[in-house]
Amino acid sequence: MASQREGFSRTRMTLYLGFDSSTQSLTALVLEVDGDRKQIVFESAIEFDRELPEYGTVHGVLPDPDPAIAVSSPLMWADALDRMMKRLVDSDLDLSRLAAISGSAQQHGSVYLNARAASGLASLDPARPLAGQIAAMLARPAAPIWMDTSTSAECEEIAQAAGGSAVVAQRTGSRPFERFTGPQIRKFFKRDPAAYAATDRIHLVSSFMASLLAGAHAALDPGDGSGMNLMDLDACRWWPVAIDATAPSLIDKLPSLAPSSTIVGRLSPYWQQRYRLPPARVVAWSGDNPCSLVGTGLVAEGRVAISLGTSDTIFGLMRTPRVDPSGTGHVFGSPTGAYMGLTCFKNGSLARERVRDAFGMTWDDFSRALDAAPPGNGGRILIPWFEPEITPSVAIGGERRYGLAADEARGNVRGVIEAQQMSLALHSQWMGVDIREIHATGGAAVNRAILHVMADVFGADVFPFDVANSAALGAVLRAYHADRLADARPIEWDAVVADIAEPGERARIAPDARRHAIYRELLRVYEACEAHALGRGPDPAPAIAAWRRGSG
Ligand code: ADP
Ligand code: XUL
Repeated sequence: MASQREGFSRTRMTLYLGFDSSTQSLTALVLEVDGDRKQIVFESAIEFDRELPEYGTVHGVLPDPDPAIAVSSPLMWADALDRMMKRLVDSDLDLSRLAAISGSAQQHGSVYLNARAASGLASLDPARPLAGQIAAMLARPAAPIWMDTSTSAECEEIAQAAGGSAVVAQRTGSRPFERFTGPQIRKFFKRDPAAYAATDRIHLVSSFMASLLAGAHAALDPGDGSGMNLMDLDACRWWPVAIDATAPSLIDKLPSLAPSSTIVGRLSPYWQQRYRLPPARVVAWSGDNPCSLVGTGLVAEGRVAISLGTSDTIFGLMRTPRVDPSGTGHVFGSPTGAYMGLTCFKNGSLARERVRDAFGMTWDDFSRALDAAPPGNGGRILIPWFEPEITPSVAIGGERRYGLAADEARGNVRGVIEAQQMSLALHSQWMGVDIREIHATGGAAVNRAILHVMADVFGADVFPFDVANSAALGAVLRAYHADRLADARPIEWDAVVADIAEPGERARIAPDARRHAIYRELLRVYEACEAHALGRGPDPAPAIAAWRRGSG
Protein backbone atom coordinates (compact mmCIF):
# COMPACT_ATOMS: atom_id res chain seq x y z
CA MET A 1 0.00 0.00 0.00
CA ALA A 2 2.72 2.42 1.02
CA SER A 3 4.73 1.73 -2.10
CA GLN A 4 1.62 2.21 -4.23
CA ARG A 5 1.08 5.63 -2.63
CA GLU A 6 4.70 6.48 -3.27
CA GLY A 7 4.30 5.35 -6.85
CA PHE A 8 1.21 7.51 -7.18
CA SER A 9 2.89 10.59 -5.84
CA ARG A 10 5.90 10.00 -8.10
CA THR A 11 3.79 10.01 -11.21
CA ARG A 12 1.87 13.06 -10.01
CA MET A 13 4.92 15.14 -9.10
CA THR A 14 6.65 15.45 -12.42
CA LEU A 15 9.55 17.67 -13.41
CA TYR A 16 10.06 19.37 -16.76
CA LEU A 17 13.19 21.13 -17.95
CA GLY A 18 13.27 24.11 -20.31
CA PHE A 19 16.31 25.87 -21.73
CA ASP A 20 16.77 29.18 -23.47
CA SER A 21 19.93 29.41 -25.55
CA SER A 22 19.86 33.13 -26.24
CA THR A 23 22.38 35.54 -27.70
CA GLN A 24 24.08 36.32 -24.42
CA SER A 25 23.29 33.42 -22.09
CA LEU A 26 21.90 29.96 -21.50
CA THR A 27 19.02 29.79 -19.02
CA ALA A 28 17.45 26.69 -17.49
CA LEU A 29 14.10 26.48 -15.73
CA VAL A 30 12.61 23.45 -14.01
CA LEU A 31 8.84 23.23 -13.69
CA GLU A 32 7.25 20.98 -11.11
CA VAL A 33 3.75 19.81 -11.94
CA ASP A 34 1.64 18.26 -9.21
CA GLY A 35 -1.91 17.69 -10.44
CA ASP A 36 -3.09 21.17 -11.49
CA ARG A 37 -0.39 22.93 -9.49
CA LYS A 38 2.65 24.21 -11.36
CA GLN A 39 5.68 25.95 -9.97
CA ILE A 40 9.19 26.86 -11.06
CA VAL A 41 11.59 25.08 -8.72
CA PHE A 42 14.92 25.87 -10.37
CA GLU A 43 16.18 28.81 -12.39
CA SER A 44 19.76 29.46 -13.41
CA ALA A 45 21.64 31.26 -16.17
CA ILE A 46 25.14 31.05 -17.61
CA GLU A 47 26.28 34.32 -19.13
CA PHE A 48 28.60 33.53 -22.02
CA ASP A 49 31.02 36.49 -21.88
CA ARG A 50 31.54 36.25 -18.15
CA GLU A 51 31.38 32.52 -17.46
CA LEU A 52 32.87 31.15 -20.68
CA PRO A 53 35.48 33.83 -21.46
CA GLU A 54 37.72 31.33 -23.27
CA TYR A 55 35.46 31.58 -26.32
CA GLY A 56 36.12 35.34 -26.57
CA THR A 57 32.58 36.58 -27.20
CA VAL A 58 31.40 40.12 -26.55
CA HIS A 59 27.68 40.15 -25.75
CA GLY A 60 27.63 36.57 -27.07
CA VAL A 61 29.12 37.50 -30.46
CA LEU A 62 32.65 36.82 -31.77
CA PRO A 63 34.26 40.18 -32.56
CA ASP A 64 34.72 40.90 -36.28
CA PRO A 65 36.13 44.04 -37.90
CA ASP A 66 33.15 44.07 -40.31
CA PRO A 67 30.11 45.45 -38.40
CA ALA A 68 27.78 43.60 -40.77
CA ILE A 69 29.11 40.21 -39.66
CA ALA A 70 27.83 38.53 -36.51
CA VAL A 71 28.90 34.97 -35.75
CA SER A 72 29.11 32.96 -32.57
CA SER A 73 30.50 29.63 -31.38
CA PRO A 74 28.40 26.44 -31.42
CA LEU A 75 30.99 24.88 -29.10
CA MET A 76 30.30 27.58 -26.54
CA TRP A 77 26.59 26.79 -26.67
CA ALA A 78 27.36 23.07 -26.23
CA ASP A 79 29.73 23.82 -23.38
CA ALA A 80 27.10 25.92 -21.63
CA LEU A 81 24.60 23.05 -21.95
CA ASP A 82 27.08 20.61 -20.40
CA ARG A 83 27.84 22.98 -17.50
CA MET A 84 24.17 23.70 -16.91
CA MET A 85 23.41 19.98 -16.65
CA LYS A 86 26.13 19.77 -14.01
CA ARG A 87 24.52 22.65 -12.12
CA LEU A 88 21.19 20.86 -12.29
CA VAL A 89 22.48 17.61 -10.88
CA ASP A 90 24.36 19.51 -8.16
CA SER A 91 21.07 21.10 -7.07
CA ASP A 92 18.81 19.29 -4.61
CA LEU A 93 16.21 18.42 -7.26
CA ASP A 94 15.16 14.79 -7.57
CA LEU A 95 15.87 14.54 -11.29
CA SER A 96 14.66 10.95 -11.44
CA ARG A 97 11.24 12.65 -11.78
CA LEU A 98 12.31 14.45 -14.96
CA ALA A 99 9.82 13.53 -17.68
CA ALA A 100 10.63 15.82 -20.61
CA ILE A 101 12.98 18.53 -21.79
CA SER A 102 12.56 21.21 -24.41
CA GLY A 103 14.21 24.46 -25.32
CA SER A 104 14.14 27.83 -26.94
CA ALA A 105 16.94 29.33 -28.99
CA GLN A 106 17.87 32.57 -30.68
CA GLN A 107 16.27 32.37 -34.12
CA HIS A 108 17.87 32.17 -37.57
CA GLY A 109 21.42 31.18 -36.44
CA SER A 110 22.80 28.10 -38.22
CA VAL A 111 25.22 25.30 -37.33
CA TYR A 112 27.02 23.31 -40.05
CA LEU A 113 27.79 19.67 -39.21
CA ASN A 114 29.79 17.16 -41.24
CA ALA A 115 29.01 13.50 -41.94
CA ARG A 116 30.72 12.41 -38.70
CA ALA A 117 27.94 13.98 -36.64
CA ALA A 118 25.30 11.31 -37.22
CA SER A 119 27.35 8.56 -35.56
CA GLY A 120 29.34 10.92 -33.33
CA LEU A 121 26.29 12.35 -31.58
CA ALA A 122 25.13 8.83 -30.74
CA SER A 123 28.46 7.67 -29.32
CA LEU A 124 29.71 10.54 -27.17
CA ASP A 125 32.07 9.52 -24.38
CA PRO A 126 30.38 10.31 -21.04
CA ALA A 127 33.74 10.69 -19.32
CA ARG A 128 34.65 13.69 -21.46
CA PRO A 129 33.17 17.19 -21.76
CA LEU A 130 30.76 17.74 -24.61
CA ALA A 131 32.30 20.67 -26.49
CA GLY A 132 35.63 18.97 -27.29
CA GLN A 133 33.78 16.03 -28.83
CA ILE A 134 31.53 18.23 -30.97
CA ALA A 135 34.49 20.12 -32.47
CA ALA A 136 35.30 17.26 -34.86
CA MET A 137 31.72 17.27 -36.16
CA LEU A 138 31.68 20.89 -37.34
CA ALA A 139 31.96 21.63 -41.06
CA ARG A 140 32.18 25.33 -40.16
CA PRO A 141 33.57 26.49 -36.81
CA ALA A 142 31.43 29.64 -36.63
CA ALA A 143 27.67 29.97 -36.64
CA PRO A 144 26.17 33.07 -38.25
CA ILE A 145 23.51 34.51 -35.93
CA TRP A 146 20.48 36.79 -36.18
CA MET A 147 22.52 39.98 -35.77
CA ASP A 148 24.32 39.39 -39.08
CA THR A 149 23.42 41.88 -41.84
CA SER A 150 26.01 40.85 -44.43
CA THR A 151 23.81 39.04 -46.98
CA SER A 152 22.00 41.80 -48.90
CA ALA A 153 23.37 40.48 -52.22
CA GLU A 154 22.14 36.95 -51.44
CA CYS A 155 18.68 38.27 -50.44
CA GLU A 156 18.49 39.97 -53.79
CA GLU A 157 19.61 36.84 -55.67
CA ILE A 158 17.12 34.60 -53.86
CA ALA A 159 14.28 37.06 -54.45
CA GLN A 160 15.13 37.21 -58.16
CA ALA A 161 15.35 33.46 -58.58
CA ALA A 162 12.16 32.76 -56.59
CA GLY A 163 9.94 35.24 -58.43
CA GLY A 164 10.39 38.38 -56.32
CA SER A 165 10.34 39.44 -52.68
CA ALA A 166 6.55 39.53 -52.50
CA VAL A 167 6.31 35.91 -53.70
CA VAL A 168 8.88 34.81 -51.10
CA ALA A 169 6.95 36.71 -48.40
CA GLN A 170 3.67 35.16 -49.44
CA ARG A 171 5.08 31.62 -49.35
CA THR A 172 7.51 31.73 -46.45
CA GLY A 173 5.96 34.49 -44.28
CA SER A 174 8.84 36.96 -44.80
CA ARG A 175 10.60 38.59 -47.72
CA PRO A 176 14.30 37.60 -47.87
CA PHE A 177 15.97 39.07 -44.78
CA GLU A 178 19.72 39.28 -44.22
CA ARG A 179 19.69 37.33 -40.96
CA PHE A 180 17.38 34.57 -42.21
CA THR A 181 19.06 31.22 -42.68
CA GLY A 182 18.50 30.81 -46.45
CA PRO A 183 20.48 33.94 -47.41
CA GLN A 184 23.15 32.98 -44.83
CA ILE A 185 23.46 29.48 -46.33
CA ARG A 186 23.75 30.96 -49.82
CA LYS A 187 26.57 33.25 -48.71
CA PHE A 188 28.42 30.32 -47.14
CA PHE A 189 28.01 28.24 -50.30
CA LYS A 190 29.35 31.12 -52.44
CA ARG A 191 32.31 31.96 -50.17
CA ASP A 192 33.39 28.47 -49.20
CA PRO A 193 31.99 25.86 -51.63
CA ALA A 194 34.30 23.12 -50.31
CA ALA A 195 33.12 23.54 -46.72
CA TYR A 196 29.55 23.74 -47.96
CA ALA A 197 30.04 20.46 -49.85
CA ALA A 198 31.46 18.88 -46.68
CA THR A 199 28.33 19.95 -44.76
CA ASP A 200 26.03 17.03 -44.14
CA ARG A 201 23.41 18.76 -41.97
CA ILE A 202 22.55 22.41 -41.38
CA HIS A 203 20.80 22.91 -38.07
CA LEU A 204 19.28 25.98 -36.54
CA VAL A 205 20.49 26.71 -33.01
CA SER A 206 17.26 25.14 -31.75
CA SER A 207 17.58 21.81 -33.61
CA PHE A 208 21.36 21.70 -32.92
CA MET A 209 20.78 21.91 -29.17
CA ALA A 210 17.98 19.32 -29.34
CA SER A 211 20.35 17.03 -31.29
CA LEU A 212 22.96 17.33 -28.54
CA LEU A 213 20.41 16.18 -25.99
CA ALA A 214 18.91 13.37 -28.07
CA GLY A 215 22.23 12.10 -29.45
CA ALA A 216 20.85 12.15 -33.00
CA HIS A 217 19.92 14.72 -35.64
CA ALA A 218 16.71 16.28 -34.33
CA ALA A 219 13.79 17.61 -36.36
CA LEU A 220 13.09 21.31 -36.67
CA ASP A 221 9.77 22.82 -35.63
CA PRO A 222 7.76 25.16 -37.90
CA GLY A 223 8.10 28.04 -35.41
CA ASP A 224 11.83 28.24 -36.02
CA GLY A 225 11.70 26.75 -39.54
CA SER A 226 9.69 29.75 -40.69
CA GLY A 227 12.67 31.99 -39.91
CA MET A 228 14.70 30.63 -42.81
CA ASN A 229 13.00 31.89 -46.02
CA LEU A 230 12.92 28.21 -47.00
CA MET A 231 9.69 26.81 -45.56
CA ASP A 232 6.26 26.86 -47.14
CA LEU A 233 4.38 28.37 -44.23
CA ASP A 234 0.97 26.89 -45.04
CA ALA A 235 2.17 23.39 -45.84
CA CYS A 236 4.93 23.31 -43.15
CA ARG A 237 7.22 21.73 -45.73
CA TRP A 238 10.41 22.84 -47.42
CA TRP A 239 9.54 25.00 -50.43
CA PRO A 240 11.46 23.61 -53.44
CA VAL A 241 11.58 26.97 -55.25
CA ALA A 242 13.37 28.66 -52.34
CA ILE A 243 15.61 25.66 -51.75
CA ASP A 244 16.74 25.71 -55.39
CA ALA A 245 17.22 29.48 -55.30
CA THR A 246 19.46 29.19 -52.23
CA ALA A 247 22.16 26.55 -52.79
CA PRO A 248 22.71 23.22 -54.62
CA SER A 249 21.75 19.95 -52.91
CA LEU A 250 20.38 21.94 -50.00
CA ILE A 251 17.37 19.68 -49.51
CA ASP A 252 19.73 16.82 -48.53
CA LYS A 253 21.34 18.94 -45.83
CA LEU A 254 18.24 20.25 -44.05
CA PRO A 255 16.67 18.62 -40.99
CA SER A 256 13.18 17.21 -41.28
CA LEU A 257 10.30 19.46 -40.24
CA ALA A 258 7.97 18.21 -37.53
CA PRO A 259 5.27 19.73 -35.30
CA SER A 260 6.55 21.57 -32.21
CA SER A 261 5.15 18.88 -29.92
CA THR A 262 7.23 16.11 -31.55
CA ILE A 263 9.30 13.90 -29.25
CA VAL A 264 12.61 13.92 -31.14
CA GLY A 265 14.17 11.27 -28.92
CA ARG A 266 15.18 10.38 -25.38
CA LEU A 267 17.97 12.00 -23.39
CA SER A 268 20.95 10.15 -24.84
CA PRO A 269 23.20 7.67 -22.99
CA TYR A 270 25.84 10.42 -22.82
CA TRP A 271 23.70 12.49 -20.40
CA GLN A 272 22.29 9.45 -18.63
CA GLN A 273 25.76 8.16 -17.80
CA ARG A 274 27.57 11.47 -17.33
CA TYR A 275 25.03 12.94 -14.93
CA ARG A 276 22.86 9.95 -13.95
CA LEU A 277 19.83 11.49 -15.61
CA PRO A 278 16.77 9.45 -16.62
CA PRO A 279 15.91 8.78 -20.30
CA ALA A 280 13.57 11.80 -20.34
CA ARG A 281 11.72 12.72 -23.52
CA VAL A 282 13.40 15.35 -25.65
CA VAL A 283 10.78 17.58 -27.26
CA ALA A 284 11.62 19.57 -30.42
CA TRP A 285 13.11 22.95 -29.55
CA SER A 286 11.75 26.15 -31.07
CA GLY A 287 12.77 29.77 -31.58
CA ASP A 288 12.81 32.19 -28.68
CA ASN A 289 9.96 34.27 -30.04
CA PRO A 290 7.62 31.30 -30.66
CA CYS A 291 8.49 30.05 -27.17
CA SER A 292 7.87 33.49 -25.67
CA LEU A 293 4.43 33.46 -27.25
CA VAL A 294 3.60 30.55 -24.96
CA GLY A 295 5.64 31.93 -22.05
CA THR A 296 3.68 35.19 -22.07
CA GLY A 297 0.38 33.34 -22.26
CA LEU A 298 -0.54 34.57 -25.75
CA VAL A 299 -2.53 31.53 -26.72
CA ALA A 300 -5.49 33.65 -27.93
CA GLU A 301 -5.60 36.41 -30.55
CA GLY A 302 -5.86 40.14 -29.71
CA ARG A 303 -3.04 40.72 -27.23
CA VAL A 304 0.59 41.30 -28.04
CA ALA A 305 3.84 40.82 -26.22
CA ILE A 306 6.88 43.06 -26.37
CA SER A 307 10.18 41.46 -25.53
CA LEU A 308 12.93 43.87 -24.52
CA GLY A 309 15.91 41.54 -24.83
CA THR A 310 19.08 41.81 -26.86
CA SER A 311 16.66 42.41 -29.72
CA ASP A 312 13.34 44.15 -29.14
CA THR A 313 10.42 42.26 -30.65
CA ILE A 314 6.67 42.75 -30.78
CA PHE A 315 4.55 39.72 -31.55
CA GLY A 316 1.13 38.16 -31.24
CA LEU A 317 -0.84 35.09 -32.19
CA MET A 318 -2.61 35.02 -35.58
CA ARG A 319 -5.29 32.48 -36.45
CA THR A 320 -4.76 33.15 -40.16
CA PRO A 321 -1.49 34.44 -41.57
CA ARG A 322 -1.60 38.11 -42.66
CA VAL A 323 1.61 38.87 -44.51
CA ASP A 324 3.01 42.39 -44.10
CA PRO A 325 2.64 44.25 -47.42
CA SER A 326 5.42 46.70 -46.45
CA GLY A 327 7.90 43.83 -46.10
CA THR A 328 8.83 44.80 -42.54
CA GLY A 329 7.33 42.07 -40.42
CA HIS A 330 7.29 38.30 -40.32
CA VAL A 331 4.76 35.56 -40.00
CA PHE A 332 6.12 32.53 -38.16
CA GLY A 333 4.54 29.25 -37.17
CA SER A 334 3.30 29.18 -33.59
CA PRO A 335 4.00 26.21 -31.30
CA THR A 336 0.26 26.12 -30.64
CA GLY A 337 -0.33 25.18 -34.27
CA ALA A 338 -1.49 28.61 -35.47
CA TYR A 339 0.69 31.52 -36.66
CA MET A 340 2.36 34.50 -35.09
CA GLY A 341 3.13 37.96 -36.44
CA LEU A 342 6.41 39.53 -35.38
CA THR A 343 8.54 42.60 -35.98
CA CYS A 344 12.16 42.58 -34.80
CA PHE A 345 14.46 45.49 -33.95
CA LYS A 346 18.18 44.98 -33.63
CA ASN A 347 18.91 48.12 -31.61
CA GLY A 348 17.28 46.89 -28.40
CA SER A 349 19.15 46.37 -25.14
CA LEU A 350 22.53 47.17 -26.60
CA ALA A 351 21.28 50.60 -27.73
CA ARG A 352 19.88 51.27 -24.25
CA GLU A 353 23.21 50.22 -22.79
CA ARG A 354 25.09 52.47 -25.22
CA VAL A 355 23.22 55.51 -23.92
CA ARG A 356 23.47 54.37 -20.29
CA ASP A 357 27.22 53.82 -20.59
CA ALA A 358 27.82 57.08 -22.48
CA PHE A 359 26.76 58.90 -19.32
CA GLY A 360 28.34 56.45 -16.85
CA MET A 361 24.92 55.52 -15.41
CA THR A 362 23.58 52.54 -13.52
CA TRP A 363 20.11 51.27 -14.52
CA ASP A 364 18.71 53.16 -11.51
CA ASP A 365 20.31 56.39 -12.73
CA PHE A 366 18.93 55.62 -16.19
CA SER A 367 15.38 55.21 -14.84
CA ARG A 368 15.65 58.44 -12.85
CA ALA A 369 16.90 60.33 -15.93
CA LEU A 370 14.05 58.87 -17.96
CA ASP A 371 11.48 60.06 -15.43
CA ALA A 372 13.11 63.47 -15.14
CA ALA A 373 12.68 64.39 -18.84
CA PRO A 374 9.19 65.39 -20.02
CA PRO A 375 7.03 63.03 -22.13
CA GLY A 376 7.65 63.95 -25.73
CA ASN A 377 11.17 65.11 -24.79
CA GLY A 378 10.30 68.64 -25.93
CA GLY A 379 10.18 67.36 -29.52
CA ARG A 380 13.81 66.22 -29.42
CA ILE A 381 14.16 62.99 -31.37
CA LEU A 382 16.84 60.33 -31.31
CA ILE A 383 16.90 57.75 -34.10
CA PRO A 384 18.68 54.89 -32.30
CA TRP A 385 20.38 53.00 -35.13
CA PHE A 386 23.67 52.59 -33.29
CA GLU A 387 24.15 49.33 -35.19
CA PRO A 388 22.75 48.40 -38.64
CA GLU A 389 19.01 48.06 -38.10
CA ILE A 390 16.55 45.35 -39.13
CA THR A 391 13.37 47.49 -38.83
CA PRO A 392 13.45 49.61 -40.84
CA SER A 393 16.21 48.12 -42.93
CA VAL A 394 19.38 50.18 -42.39
CA ALA A 395 22.60 48.73 -43.82
CA ILE A 396 25.11 51.04 -42.13
CA GLY A 397 24.62 51.94 -38.49
CA GLY A 398 24.79 55.48 -37.09
CA GLU A 399 22.37 57.18 -34.72
CA ARG A 400 20.70 60.45 -35.73
CA ARG A 401 19.58 63.31 -33.50
CA TYR A 402 17.00 65.98 -34.26
CA GLY A 403 17.19 69.02 -31.97
CA LEU A 404 19.05 66.92 -29.40
CA ALA A 405 22.67 67.44 -28.30
CA ALA A 406 24.76 64.27 -28.00
CA ASP A 407 25.97 65.20 -24.49
CA GLU A 408 22.57 65.90 -22.96
CA ALA A 409 22.02 62.97 -20.58
CA ARG A 410 18.30 63.11 -19.78
CA GLY A 411 17.32 64.00 -23.34
CA ASN A 412 19.26 61.07 -24.77
CA VAL A 413 17.87 58.62 -22.21
CA ARG A 414 14.32 59.77 -22.90
CA GLY A 415 15.15 59.92 -26.61
CA VAL A 416 16.27 56.30 -26.93
CA ILE A 417 13.32 54.88 -24.99
CA GLU A 418 10.67 56.99 -26.72
CA ALA A 419 12.18 56.22 -30.14
CA GLN A 420 12.20 52.48 -29.50
CA GLN A 421 8.60 52.50 -28.28
CA MET A 422 7.37 54.68 -31.14
CA SER A 423 9.20 52.49 -33.62
CA LEU A 424 7.58 49.38 -32.09
CA ALA A 425 4.16 51.05 -32.42
CA LEU A 426 4.75 52.26 -35.96
CA HIS A 427 6.15 49.06 -37.39
CA SER A 428 3.59 46.73 -35.84
CA GLN A 429 0.58 48.42 -37.43
CA TRP A 430 0.70 45.88 -40.27
CA MET A 431 -0.42 43.18 -37.80
CA GLY A 432 -3.82 44.87 -37.67
CA VAL A 433 -4.22 44.31 -33.93
CA ASP A 434 -6.01 46.93 -31.85
CA ILE A 435 -3.50 46.78 -29.02
CA ARG A 436 -5.17 47.13 -25.63
CA GLU A 437 -2.97 44.84 -23.58
CA ILE A 438 0.78 44.29 -23.78
CA HIS A 439 2.66 41.51 -22.02
CA ALA A 440 6.16 42.83 -21.42
CA THR A 441 9.09 40.51 -21.11
CA GLY A 442 12.86 40.28 -21.67
CA GLY A 443 15.66 41.62 -19.47
CA ALA A 444 14.59 45.28 -19.65
CA ALA A 445 10.98 44.52 -18.66
CA VAL A 446 12.08 44.79 -15.01
CA ASN A 447 12.44 48.52 -15.62
CA ARG A 448 9.09 50.10 -14.76
CA ALA A 449 10.13 53.54 -16.00
CA ILE A 450 10.57 52.03 -19.47
CA LEU A 451 7.23 50.22 -19.21
CA HIS A 452 5.45 53.50 -18.36
CA VAL A 453 6.67 54.98 -21.63
CA MET A 454 5.48 51.80 -23.39
CA ALA A 455 1.99 52.12 -21.86
CA ASP A 456 1.77 55.82 -22.76
CA VAL A 457 3.01 55.43 -26.35
CA PHE A 458 0.64 52.53 -27.11
CA GLY A 459 -2.24 53.76 -24.94
CA ALA A 460 -2.44 50.19 -23.62
CA ASP A 461 -2.21 48.39 -20.29
CA VAL A 462 1.22 46.86 -19.80
CA PHE A 463 1.70 43.71 -17.71
CA PRO A 464 5.27 42.85 -16.82
CA PHE A 465 5.90 39.16 -16.54
CA ASP A 466 7.24 37.77 -13.28
CA VAL A 467 9.54 35.27 -14.93
CA ALA A 468 11.81 37.59 -16.93
CA ASN A 469 12.74 34.73 -19.16
CA SER A 470 9.50 34.05 -20.93
CA ALA A 471 11.31 32.11 -23.67
CA ALA A 472 12.58 29.50 -21.19
CA LEU A 473 9.17 29.44 -19.51
CA GLY A 474 7.54 28.85 -22.91
CA ALA A 475 10.03 26.05 -23.57
CA VAL A 476 9.33 24.26 -20.30
CA LEU A 477 5.56 24.62 -20.79
CA ARG A 478 5.96 23.16 -24.28
CA ALA A 479 7.80 20.18 -22.76
CA TYR A 480 4.86 19.66 -20.38
CA HIS A 481 2.29 19.97 -23.17
CA ALA A 482 4.13 17.55 -25.48
CA ASP A 483 4.71 15.03 -22.70
CA ARG A 484 0.99 14.94 -21.93
CA LEU A 485 0.22 14.51 -25.61
CA ALA A 486 2.71 11.64 -25.87
CA ASP A 487 1.03 9.99 -22.87
CA ALA A 488 -2.34 10.29 -24.67
CA ARG A 489 -3.46 12.69 -21.92
CA PRO A 490 -3.58 15.90 -24.03
CA ILE A 491 -4.03 19.23 -22.31
CA GLU A 492 -5.42 22.47 -23.79
CA TRP A 493 -3.03 25.41 -24.18
CA ASP A 494 -5.23 27.57 -21.91
CA ALA A 495 -4.69 25.05 -19.16
CA VAL A 496 -0.97 24.81 -19.88
CA VAL A 497 -0.42 28.53 -19.33
CA ALA A 498 -3.00 28.93 -16.52
CA ASP A 499 -1.61 30.40 -13.27
CA ILE A 500 1.93 30.52 -14.56
CA ALA A 501 2.13 32.49 -17.80
CA GLU A 502 -0.67 34.89 -16.97
CA PRO A 503 -0.36 38.57 -16.10
CA GLY A 504 -0.75 39.59 -12.47
CA GLU A 505 -3.34 42.37 -12.13
CA ARG A 506 -1.31 44.01 -9.35
CA ALA A 507 1.62 44.67 -11.65
CA ARG A 508 -0.50 46.40 -14.32
CA ILE A 509 0.82 49.70 -15.66
CA ALA A 510 -2.03 51.78 -17.05
CA PRO A 511 -1.52 54.42 -19.73
CA ASP A 512 -1.94 58.10 -18.94
CA ALA A 513 -4.49 59.63 -21.34
CA ARG A 514 -2.75 63.02 -21.53
CA ARG A 515 0.62 61.48 -22.29
CA HIS A 516 -0.88 59.12 -24.83
CA ALA A 517 -2.35 62.12 -26.64
CA ILE A 518 1.16 63.65 -26.76
CA TYR A 519 2.59 60.50 -28.31
CA ARG A 520 -0.21 60.13 -30.83
CA GLU A 521 0.94 63.42 -32.35
CA LEU A 522 4.63 62.80 -31.82
CA LEU A 523 4.41 59.50 -33.67
CA ARG A 524 3.91 61.39 -36.95
CA VAL A 525 6.94 63.55 -36.13
CA TYR A 526 9.00 60.44 -35.39
CA GLU A 527 7.85 58.92 -38.68
CA ALA A 528 8.99 62.07 -40.50
CA CYS A 529 12.40 61.96 -38.78
CA GLU A 530 12.77 58.28 -39.66
CA ALA A 531 11.90 58.95 -43.31
CA HIS A 532 14.45 61.76 -43.36
CA ALA A 533 17.14 59.60 -41.76
CA LEU A 534 16.45 56.94 -44.40
CA GLY A 535 16.86 59.55 -47.14
CA ARG A 536 13.21 59.20 -48.11
CA GLY A 537 11.68 62.37 -46.71
CA PRO A 538 12.16 66.13 -46.29
CA ASP A 539 13.87 67.87 -43.37
CA PRO A 540 11.53 67.24 -40.40
CA ALA A 541 12.41 70.55 -38.68
CA PRO A 542 9.07 72.20 -39.67
CA ALA A 543 7.13 69.16 -38.38
CA ILE A 544 9.04 69.30 -35.09
CA ALA A 545 8.44 73.05 -34.77
CA ALA A 546 4.72 72.57 -35.45
CA TRP A 547 4.52 69.83 -32.83
CA ARG A 548 6.27 72.06 -30.27
CA ARG A 549 3.82 74.89 -30.93
CA GLY A 550 0.90 72.49 -30.60
CA SER A 551 2.12 70.87 -27.40
CA GLY A 552 3.19 74.16 -25.82
P1 ADP B 1 18.49 37.91 -24.40
O1 ADP B 1 17.80 38.48 -25.59
O2 ADP B 1 19.94 37.67 -24.64
O3 ADP B 1 17.75 36.74 -23.79
P2 ADP B 1 17.60 39.24 -22.00
O4 ADP B 1 16.15 39.21 -22.31
O5 ADP B 1 18.11 38.36 -20.93
O6 ADP B 1 18.48 39.06 -23.31
O7 ADP B 1 17.98 40.75 -21.64
C1 ADP B 1 19.26 41.09 -21.25
C2 ADP B 1 19.36 42.60 -21.21
O8 ADP B 1 18.49 43.13 -20.21
C3 ADP B 1 20.72 43.10 -20.84
O9 ADP B 1 21.51 43.20 -22.01
C4 ADP B 1 20.42 44.45 -20.22
O10 ADP B 1 20.66 45.48 -21.18
C5 ADP B 1 18.93 44.44 -19.96
N1 ADP B 1 18.58 44.85 -18.58
C6 ADP B 1 18.81 44.20 -17.42
N2 ADP B 1 18.37 44.93 -16.36
C7 ADP B 1 17.85 46.09 -16.85
C8 ADP B 1 17.23 47.27 -16.28
N3 ADP B 1 17.06 47.41 -14.96
N4 ADP B 1 16.80 48.23 -17.12
C9 ADP B 1 16.96 48.11 -18.45
N5 ADP B 1 17.54 47.04 -19.04
C10 ADP B 1 17.98 46.04 -18.27
C1 XUL C 1 13.66 37.42 -34.50
C2 XUL C 1 15.09 37.70 -34.21
C3 XUL C 1 15.52 37.86 -32.80
C4 XUL C 1 16.23 36.64 -32.29
C5 XUL C 1 16.84 36.97 -30.94
O1 XUL C 1 13.37 37.37 -35.84
O2 XUL C 1 15.91 37.78 -35.08
O3 XUL C 1 14.44 38.18 -31.96
O4 XUL C 1 15.36 35.53 -32.25
O5 XUL C 1 17.22 35.88 -30.23
